Amino acid sequence: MTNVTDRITAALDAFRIELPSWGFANTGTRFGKFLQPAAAVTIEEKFSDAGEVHRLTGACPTLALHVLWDFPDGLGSAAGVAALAQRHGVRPGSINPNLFEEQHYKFGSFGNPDEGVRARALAHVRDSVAIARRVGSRDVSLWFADGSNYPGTQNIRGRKQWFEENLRAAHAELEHDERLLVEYKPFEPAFYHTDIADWGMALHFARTAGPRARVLVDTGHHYASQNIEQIVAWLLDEDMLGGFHFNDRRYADDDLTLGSIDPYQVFRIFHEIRFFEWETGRRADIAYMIDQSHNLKGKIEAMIQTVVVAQELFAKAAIVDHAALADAQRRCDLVAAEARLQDAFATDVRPAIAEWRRARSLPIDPLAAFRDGGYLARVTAERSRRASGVSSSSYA
Ligand code: RM4
Ligand code: MN
Ligand code: MN
Repeated sequence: MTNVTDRITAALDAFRIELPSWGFANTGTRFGKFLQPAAAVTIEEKFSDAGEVHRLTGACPTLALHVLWDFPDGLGSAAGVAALAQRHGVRPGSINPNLFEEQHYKFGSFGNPDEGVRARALAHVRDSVAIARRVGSRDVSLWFADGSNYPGTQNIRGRKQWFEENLRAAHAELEHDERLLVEYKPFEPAFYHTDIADWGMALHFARTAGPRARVLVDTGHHYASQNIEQIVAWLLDEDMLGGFHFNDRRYADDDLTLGSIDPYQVFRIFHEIRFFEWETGRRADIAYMIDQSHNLKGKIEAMIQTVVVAQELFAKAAIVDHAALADAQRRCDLVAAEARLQDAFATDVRPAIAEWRRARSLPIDPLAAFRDGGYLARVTAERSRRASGVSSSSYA
């Protein structure tokens, strides 16, 4: 095994994680929002905040965008967004169509029994592909709120077929290396059935859509105690893992800070990816993204905390001794095999990461640098001055 520090250095050089524009805006729960004076309202402010996180961590060169919230004029907003990206040193990342907020989606989008609504939803996804192309993004990331709340109220098979139809049509819009990512979620907002409820359904739909569609795993979108790293291993083996939405959870889709509840699970996910790469000699083409909303924590510092934790867990996964692990697995030496993971997880990788940051002229402690820098005070003052009642669109 090459030197541990070298492995960490190489792993961090390759590790990029995308920030969500909606993570800088005010969000809340169905019981209310607690507004933060520094929360971003405009797309310019979201790019500015993302630029600050990237400047301090060096790991977040892209910003995921939600079409309805960040491109109010659709394709017409694209040129402005591209210019803002340039100004703040962060590229537009995945483009997320919004197929759940408008009134006509009350009974679904791609799964709506009304042909007109399905056509409208498809047109929005087509526009989103055009937006992605215009701003230079590779991925259009699909999450559907579609489902039903009561038994017998919707034709589950019919909806599946409508999904297949529209996904094929959406995929037909893609060119070159553009991709469609299909996200799944077991429940919420639908509470009886969800049209893409789990990874098997997402895999089926991705395959049906066409060769450039992949599955997106949102870590918060599983039932409690589900083995997410097994899902990851299977999708890798099928060459169908397209990306992640990272967040942590205790109960449902809680969107908590990555690693705040179960860092070992995140480590195990990263380990499956690194093990796959070691065994196959292939680089897994995965878009790592954060999908978190910090309703109570300061938004920018929570995002920095997330990136730092992600880097630490990725670095730990990078120092697993794969040859020793494979050997122990072959011999069915259970304790030795498990210990390879435990040793790596228990290693304090922070000194090596600090060294990596120093060598790349990044602050050694990005969170402390943020707290000592004047960014938060400046934007709090600027943003508090705007007329009260101005709020950006986001969920909850
Ligand atoms: C959903 C899902 C999507 C995200 C929306 C806002 O629960 O995680 O990825 O775009 O929330
Ligand atoms: Mn998500
Ligand atoms: Mn979610």
